Amino acid sequence: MYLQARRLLKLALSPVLMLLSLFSTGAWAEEGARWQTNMTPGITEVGHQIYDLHMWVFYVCVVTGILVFGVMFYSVFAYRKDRHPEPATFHENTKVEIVWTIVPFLILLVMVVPATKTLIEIYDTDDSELDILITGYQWKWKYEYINPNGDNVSFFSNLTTDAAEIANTEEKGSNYLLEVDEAVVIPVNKKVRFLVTANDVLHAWWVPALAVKRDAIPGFINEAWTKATETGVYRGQCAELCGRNHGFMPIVVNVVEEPEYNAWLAEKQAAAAEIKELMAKDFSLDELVARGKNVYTSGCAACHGANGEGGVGKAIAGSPIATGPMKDHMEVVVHGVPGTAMPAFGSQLNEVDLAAVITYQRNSFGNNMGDMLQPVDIYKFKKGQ
Ligand code: HEC
Ligand SMILES: [Cu+2]
Repeated sequence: MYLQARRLLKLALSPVLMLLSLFSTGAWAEEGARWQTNMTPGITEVGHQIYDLHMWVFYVCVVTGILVFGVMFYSVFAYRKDRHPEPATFHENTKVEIVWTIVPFLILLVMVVPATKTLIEIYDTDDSELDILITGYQWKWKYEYINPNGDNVSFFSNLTTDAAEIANTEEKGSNYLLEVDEAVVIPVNKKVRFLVTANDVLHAWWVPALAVKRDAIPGFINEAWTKATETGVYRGQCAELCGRNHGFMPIVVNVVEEPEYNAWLAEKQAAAAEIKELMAKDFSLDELVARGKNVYTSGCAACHGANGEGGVGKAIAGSPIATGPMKDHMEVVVHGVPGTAMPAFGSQLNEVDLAAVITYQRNSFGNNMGDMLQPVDIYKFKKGQ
């Protein structure tokens, strides 16, 4: 009750705090940072332009507002009825009408010209040095680094905030709901183009510090770009209401020096090459189960329980699917169960991990099928063979 009252009071005071935060210094700095409602100039040139433009328009509005309301309140006071019983008549005064047409036009002009210049810059995605395809999924982001000279590097970026923090049974961390398992890595001082799309519903990729906010629309590719001028970790969120877990698909961008970026990319490429090699390998049952256990723990246990006992998802222990025909099991895991929380893992896990996790489910938690899948079986299943 008390907390709610305090929250309401803060909400009511927020316009005042907003103004204070604009001019905050010293003692107000901390409160100001928490209540910061102004835009961030971020770490890009365009971001600074947008910020300056925003402040310029803001000041134009403030001055216009003070002048208009000043004249209005002055007139209401000075020309009230008991002072001026006879109203003045200046209907159809051409001079006045010309002035109040030209003045707003000029005011608009001083805002439109810089705004158009900035907009043109924002949409100029030419001459990028790196292209990244970003795909929104319910509820995670996929990043694909487009490599014109070889294989693309791609990965999913999942929320890592502890469920206990979300349920309020544990203290919330400082990056609560703004932390992921794999950050996007980009080099500093390079023009990076983002191609933004979605796999299921509308999302929007938004990182304030990079001055990028672009809708992710299934079937469309929208473009945006950034050129970070400072290294560091920058965070953002999905900015389009996209379903139940809309608030649980954050964005983390790690801006690094170019050599560090190249090393990271090389490591990613090596990992992808290794998966390619593993694709052709024949695994033993033990190898598959060991690998599958890791996949299960990180990708399935949240819904199916650490011991296959079920939860959001059905129990895997004794499941008719996990102890039934292999084909049905592959169908559920690769294509998901439409209309339920069971995701289609076909595009999220590689063939090796898919084969491993399915084999693991059939041979653990008391399930004892003794059969297994090779990566090539998954490959064929996906191709419909
Ligand atoms: C977001 C929650 C969630 C995650 C994560 C998840 N599942 Fe599921 N899973 C479900 C739900 C819900 C069902 C039940 C679907 C239905 O109603 O038929 C299900 C059903 C299944 C079934 C069929 C069980 C049966 O007896 O019908 C299998 C097999 C399965 N999941 C495997 C996996 C694997 C493998 C993973 C990890 C790679 C995984 N699931 C991750 C939610 C999830
Ligand atoms: Cu979203």
